[in-house]
This record gives sequence, structure tokens and C-alpha cells, in this order.
Amino acid sequence: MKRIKINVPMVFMGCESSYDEADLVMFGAPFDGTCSYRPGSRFAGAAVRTESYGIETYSPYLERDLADLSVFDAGELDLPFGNISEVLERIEEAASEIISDGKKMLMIGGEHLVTLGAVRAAAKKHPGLNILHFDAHADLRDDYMGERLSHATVIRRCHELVGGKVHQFGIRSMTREEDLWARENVIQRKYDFETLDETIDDLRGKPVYLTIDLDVLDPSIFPGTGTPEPGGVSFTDLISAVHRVKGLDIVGCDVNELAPHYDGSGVSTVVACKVIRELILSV
Ligand SMILES: [Mn+2]
Repeated sequence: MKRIKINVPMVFMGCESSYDEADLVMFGAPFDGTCSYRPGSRFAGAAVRTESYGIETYSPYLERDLADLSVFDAGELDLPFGNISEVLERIEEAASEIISDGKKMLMIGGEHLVTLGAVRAAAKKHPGLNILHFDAHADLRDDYMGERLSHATVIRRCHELVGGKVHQFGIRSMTREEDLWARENVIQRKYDFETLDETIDDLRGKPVYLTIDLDVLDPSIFPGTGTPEPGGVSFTDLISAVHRVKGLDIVGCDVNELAPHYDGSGVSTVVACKVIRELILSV
């Protein structure tokens, strides 16, 4: 019998470089253990790899192609569900290795807490690290029901690590306490990206970690997420913001909170793929 070649997508499309040759290394962090509402983001990495073959490697927006770059897709980290500190340690270890080797890192969440592991690695290597944060939620609680490590507290923990220097965009959901605390402690643009260019001017020449919670998008274009928040930005707004970070020193980035099973149409996963493509081509 003739051998049948089964073409199962194992990596994100166009990301077929070796680790040694790669300028950018992506990996998945399939953890959703502190999700406050609907879990399922642990399946995002596998979903975007499969779905990525439905879109082109070429970006007409940027006139660039993933095939022109050297990107290595390392696959999904093996994470022990239920052990938050061990999960964060394993993420930090993976991110540290990539950053120490002089490569950029892109992590696919998972829920938003995974960002903390990567920011720990980036902040150790790059003192004076700035956080650029796109999200519907402020994620600035000091604790969530007593838990200090949660996707609802993640940016507060990052703020502690980098000593301020947090710039938030698209935020439209918070407690009163978070709202008041934010006014004193972070730069926050509610609802949209209106002041992004000023922030980008301010961040030029400084090390930046970019974290994109996809629920910054309006749930009409992106319903596949754990805590959907109406009133979000459009897809065009988001990729325009992603394109504008080009030229900044982005030492690490992540895309998180896709929970593919809540969108039976699969469109949310395609949206995530296209954001990831534009991000890889921009950082
Ligand atoms: Mn969010």
C-alpha cells in the first residue's frame, strides 16, 4: 500500500524555522485555572495552529509575509493544572531561555495570568521594562476573592514587578477601587486607542512587553472568550494599534484569552490568527 501523507498542521502557519535560526520564538501556555467566569482558553494554542492554515501568510496591510521571517513555533508548554506557582515558574523558565538567547518571544495563552510568568522573565533581563496592555478589563485588583495570583490581578502584579510603567488601552470594565487606583498609578486610556501615538512616542527606545487580551475586541467580532465585555474596539482598530508598535523595542509579547469553544462559528479563532500574524510581522 502506498504511504498516505497526512498533512496535520503542527505549527502556526509559516513558522517553520529551527530554534537556532529563529529571531522570534512562539509557544503556547495552555492554562485557564484562575478564570473567574468561563474557562476554556487552555485550548487556544491548538485551535490557532489548526485554524491558521485558513488564512494567508501574506499581510496586505504591511506588505510583508511570514515566509520572509524566521519564526520557530515551540508548541505548547506542559503545565500542571491546579498548581499556579509551578505554572508561572515553567512559563518564566521558557520565556527566560528565549530572551537570554537574544530572541523575541510570543506566548499564546491561556488566560491572562500567564503574562505574569513571561513578564517576570522579561523584567529580570530588561530593567526599566514597560508594559503595554490592550484589554477590556483593568486587571488591577489587589486580590480576587483572596487570591493574589489571578487573571483579574495580573496587571497589578506586573505593575509591582516593573515599578509603574504600565500603559493600558481599551479598558471598559473595573471595580470602583481599580478605577481610583488606576488614576494614581498607571496610564489608562478607556474604551479605545485614541492616545496610543503619544504613548508610543514615550516608549521609543525603551524595552516594552506587549500583552494583548483579545477581549479588548467587541464580542460581536470576538465572542470566543471567557469574560466577554460589550463596547469593545473593532478588528481594524486592534490591528491598526498592533501595526503602530512597529519600531518599538518589544522584547516579549502575548495574545491571550481566546476560548475557542464559545464561538461555534470559529470566527473568533480566525480573528486571533490574524492578530497573531500581524503581531509577528510588527514586532
Ligand atoms: Mn480581559
